[in-house]
Amino acid sequence: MSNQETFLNKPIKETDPQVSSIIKKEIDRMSHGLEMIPSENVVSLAVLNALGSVFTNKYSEGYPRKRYYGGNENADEVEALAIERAKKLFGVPHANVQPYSGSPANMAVYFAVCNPGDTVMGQNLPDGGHLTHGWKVNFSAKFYKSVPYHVKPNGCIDIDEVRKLAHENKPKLIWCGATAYVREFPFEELGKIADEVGAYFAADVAHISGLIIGGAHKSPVPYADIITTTTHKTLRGPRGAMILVTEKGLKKDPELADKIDRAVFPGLQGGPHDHQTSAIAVALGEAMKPDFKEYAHQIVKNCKALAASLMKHGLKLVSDGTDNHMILIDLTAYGKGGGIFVQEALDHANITLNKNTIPADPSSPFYPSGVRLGTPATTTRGLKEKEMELIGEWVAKVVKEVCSKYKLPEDKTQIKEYLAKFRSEIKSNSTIAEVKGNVLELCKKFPLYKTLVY
Ligand code: DSN
Repeated sequence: MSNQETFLNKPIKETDPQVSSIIKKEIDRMSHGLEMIPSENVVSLAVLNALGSVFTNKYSEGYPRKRYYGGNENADEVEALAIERAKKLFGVPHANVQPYSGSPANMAVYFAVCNPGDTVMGQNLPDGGHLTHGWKVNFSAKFYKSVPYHVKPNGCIDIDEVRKLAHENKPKLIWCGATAYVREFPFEELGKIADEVGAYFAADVAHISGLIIGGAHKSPVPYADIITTTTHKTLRGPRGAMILVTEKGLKKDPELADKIDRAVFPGLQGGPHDHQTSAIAVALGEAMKPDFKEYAHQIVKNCKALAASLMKHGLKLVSDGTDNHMILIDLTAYGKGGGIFVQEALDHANITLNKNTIPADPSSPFYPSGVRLGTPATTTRGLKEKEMELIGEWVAKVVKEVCSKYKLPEDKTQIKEYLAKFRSEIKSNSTIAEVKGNVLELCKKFPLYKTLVY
């Protein structure tokens, strides 16, 4: 038998029903639930088409028209297209679309502009910053001297502290960007501080790049030297990342673009993932259409409506609201370490969010006292302010139900047993069941993919 009659041309449901059925279950989970993790989204069928394309077969070490292997004319074309679209969308002179994901992209920035042992500054992780911006267990604090900056009690970056630390420590690189920050980033002020001390200024806009492109958040382009972003959050593309170099960056260091390219390949990576690059090109093409602007603004409108509803129903939010796609609920009114109860209870109600530290969290990153939620995915699905009002009410109901009944034991040795009891009890909790019923009804009105075949 030829390959044509064997595995090569058969659909997954015939060749691997086991994996096919797991994928079907995941489509089902997404379709019947509200995805509210703010770093997630729902990509188009076109993005999935490109991601599942034959480009996954190809090796193309190097850059367009400078490859180490043959047969790269189409890989060149698609990567050049992704680069052109990225440059145009952000208004920058240079883009590298090859980083496998956000952490490798950030690693490439260190590799390009720092030497091991250099001082770097970034937002402290428990204050909402990212692992790769200098958190103690990450390469960024093991290979470099990390000086973290913090947020003020109102949740905003403490610019006075940043300036003081920068002048005292003379960092080589200052990061701006976060995984849990609900206010506009002070790009201009941070850019000035970096200039004052002669540091490179890198803005990691992974969470908000879609908002920036859509005009719903200020752009760092005039102030930053380097910009990194993942492509799968508000940008609504495949998992992946990009590194952009600005005019300001090139003025500061005319070799910066080359340094970045060399850091990605051959410095840190081998062959780029061309299937991912082709899907990034599709997502960037989608982001160039006028309705993406509408989408970006709707994400923020929805998030503000959700925040207002949560507060109306008695919950405390970090910074008392939001400017972007994300909300942090502060659960300390109920004691410390409540995030795990809320995350797991809402999982049972088909609402997915994540436990998260809040600034000055009295508990630990593993059992934090907050939860993080947001609106990129539900906005893609078509939900608007009216639905957000309802979701806020449902989330508040579940928070009150579980946080008033369950408290994380002070004695760590009791946590495992306590959680087992909690997990068994929430399965039959009537409040959670009622909210799940509401969620299922809402999801029916906003269907997801219609034509995925597995
Ligand atoms: N894991 C991402 C997030 O959820 O924000 C950050 O890398």
